[in-house]
Amino acid sequence: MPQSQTIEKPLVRAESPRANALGSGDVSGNWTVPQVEALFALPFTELLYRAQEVHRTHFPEGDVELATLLSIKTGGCPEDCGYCPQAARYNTDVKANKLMDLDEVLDAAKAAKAAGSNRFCMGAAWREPKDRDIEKVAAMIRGVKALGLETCATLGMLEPLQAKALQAAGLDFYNHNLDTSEDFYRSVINTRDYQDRLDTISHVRAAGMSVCCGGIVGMGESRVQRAAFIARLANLSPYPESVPINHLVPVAGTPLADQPPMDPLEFVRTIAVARITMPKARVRLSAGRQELGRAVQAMCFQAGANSIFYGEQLLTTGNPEAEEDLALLAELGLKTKQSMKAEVTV
Ligand code: SAM
Ligand code: DTB
Ligand code: SF4
Repeated sequence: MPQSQTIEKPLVRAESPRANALGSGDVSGNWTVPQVEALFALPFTELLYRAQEVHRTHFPEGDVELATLLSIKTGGCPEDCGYCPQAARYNTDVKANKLMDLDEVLDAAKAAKAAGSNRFCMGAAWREPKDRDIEKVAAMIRGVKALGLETCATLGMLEPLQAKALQAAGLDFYNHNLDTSEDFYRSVINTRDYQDRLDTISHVRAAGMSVCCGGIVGMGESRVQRAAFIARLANLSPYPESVPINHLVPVAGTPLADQPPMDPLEFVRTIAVARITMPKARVRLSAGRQELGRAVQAMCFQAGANSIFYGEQLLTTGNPEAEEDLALLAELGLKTKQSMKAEVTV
């Protein structure tokens, strides 16, 4: 391993005529895999220092966004994603349920708001929604939006008109992940192409919504494949506004159940590299925080993470208790986006 690396790309890159939706001064589309690998290979403290510099430049207020997840339609999914407890073909403890009723969803959104959440993300275990599903989810979006929360949904692949209908209902963000690098993808998923994912993301953009797109690390990919995955996200034009980085939660019954855990410092490096390559994105610590523990999460915030999934349940797996998260943020002296908003209003 080299002692030091020369990164030819400047950290704060030159202003480009191709200003993106995130504002001018950041360009998408120029990261090569070797450049991203060179970031990964920096001495650890140097990488964190650079990530923190980028973070402070673009998020001087340093707040942390809280996003709450709700599984509005659980299990029974026809896809074969090797990490997923909701795929019908794997023998997991997840029971398939039908789409939740509007009232139940709104009750959950009210509770999320009362607990201090900024964003409410509705997830459905579908390959793609049917048009009649879109109508039902649109009613949920309208209701959640009326509560004053940011709205997000993750419902699988979308056609352009479906994306437009969700946008018209008030959907702010659509989550659809690339999940990993293109060359590792087939080791994990075979029922959907990488290009299908890119197409859905472009339909979401064309409909005028913000993109939430990230993936999972710790599935057995190599560092170069992780670098290729981050480069792919950063080279989306524009890059996503939200970047969820999930740490694989190995679930019994799935093909990845016995995957050995990834080195936690490599996870921190991944967060830092995402921060440097996507300077204005909200980089979200997503699945796997229970396994990471407090010290590693603290390093992730130092590396530029500024969003978490908040609430004791992700979709089907556990997440830290809300009180535990608020205590950790308080101990680290990190304000939540919501508390900063409240200070301004007072
Ligand atoms: N069915 C939709 C889809 O696949 O787009 C939406 C829900 S899906 C569960 C959303 C994301 O959750 C996946 O793309 C994956 O990144 C993440 N995920 C699912 N199971 C996971 C696990 N066991 N560990 C970490 N992340 C996971
Ligand atoms: C994302 O990237 N992570 C969230 C959200 N988008 C929908 C989902 C994590 C799911 C973890 C496994 C589960 O709880 O079923
Ligand atoms: Fe289905 Fe989404 Fe799970 Fe894949 S990740 S099996 S598409 S619910």
